[in-house]
Amino acid sequence: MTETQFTPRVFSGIQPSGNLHLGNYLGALKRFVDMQGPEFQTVYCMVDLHAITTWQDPKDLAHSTRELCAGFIAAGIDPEHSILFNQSQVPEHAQLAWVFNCVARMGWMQRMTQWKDKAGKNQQNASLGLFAYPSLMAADILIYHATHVPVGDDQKQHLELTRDIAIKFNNDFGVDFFPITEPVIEGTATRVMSLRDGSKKMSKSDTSDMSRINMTDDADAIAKKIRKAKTDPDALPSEIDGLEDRPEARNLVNIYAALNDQTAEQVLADVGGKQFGDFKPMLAELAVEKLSPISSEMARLMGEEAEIDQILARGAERARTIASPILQKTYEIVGMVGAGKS
Ligand code: AQP
Repeated sequence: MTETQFTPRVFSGIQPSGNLHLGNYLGALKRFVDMQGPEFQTVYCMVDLHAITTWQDPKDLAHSTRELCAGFIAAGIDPEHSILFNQSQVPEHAQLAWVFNCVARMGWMQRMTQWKDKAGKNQQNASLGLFAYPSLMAADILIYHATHVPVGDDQKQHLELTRDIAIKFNNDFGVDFFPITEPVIEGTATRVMSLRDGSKKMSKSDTSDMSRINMTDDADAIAKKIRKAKTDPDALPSEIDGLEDRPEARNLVNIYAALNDQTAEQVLADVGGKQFGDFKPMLAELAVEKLSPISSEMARLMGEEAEIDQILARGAERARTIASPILQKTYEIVGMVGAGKS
């Protein structure tokens, strides 16, 4: 079986581990929306099993999962068209992950940058789940035989590992069962950086709320965070080369470009020569214009908790119709007695 024989299918997910932020939106969610259409079947997931690889208060986890679902829908994911659900309602993810835990090698996991960054110097105290995270991520993707995975730049290494797991499984068992998935890391905002430090990515877990724009921030908060964003004293250049060694300036230009569906070159052609005192209000105005409708729709949907739960349950049912036969076939390939009978 070759790659082209698989149904064109997109899978991606976001962790409900805190506030959905502008990096998640521009690097992932906005791309998910762009990929909805006749070309692909689209499967999108709130990866709650990933979230608990670091401590989550149970009440916060449930709230964040629903809020994330509201964020997906408010940003333009249509739950009638796309399959939208939370990971724990589809047990096949965790079941396939166990098989992959037995395919992946310790050395592969130890090389993962996210593991090194998140466990830091305290590896002995980190959860086993955090270490095995990439194996669960490979299962998330391959349980749907997904051919395309839109993600931000930070997930590139995990997608390479997903390909390695698929290749090793296929080789070990002499099959062409799992597709070799294509990462889709495109656009001007594949790595949105912290507003306080242009060398760090914008992240849910940054202790400073001023480092990120949350999708639930109101217009005043967005404007304040952009006004206070770290910059340098120089005017903006007219050419992209002029952003070299200016990480904070580059970040704000890229954010503007991504929000306005432009390239960074097009933005600089318009704003080159401007001081940040002039550019920041333009960026704040654009960010409020683009993000406010999403945050107000999120707030409205959060008032409809039962509806959100229903959407997630229905999405999980649809997801299982794809995942279950793929798990059963995997078990059969591996040699599990009883596989394929349920
Ligand atoms: N700063 C970013 N720029 C572009 N894309 C980003 N993504 C995350 N941060 C940025 C993309 O968002 C998707 C979902 O990410 P996730 O929540 O599953 O995990 P993460 O990458 O670990 O996100 P955070 O916010 O950085 O969480 P913490 O603080 O817990 O580590 C992915 O496609 C990711 O690339």
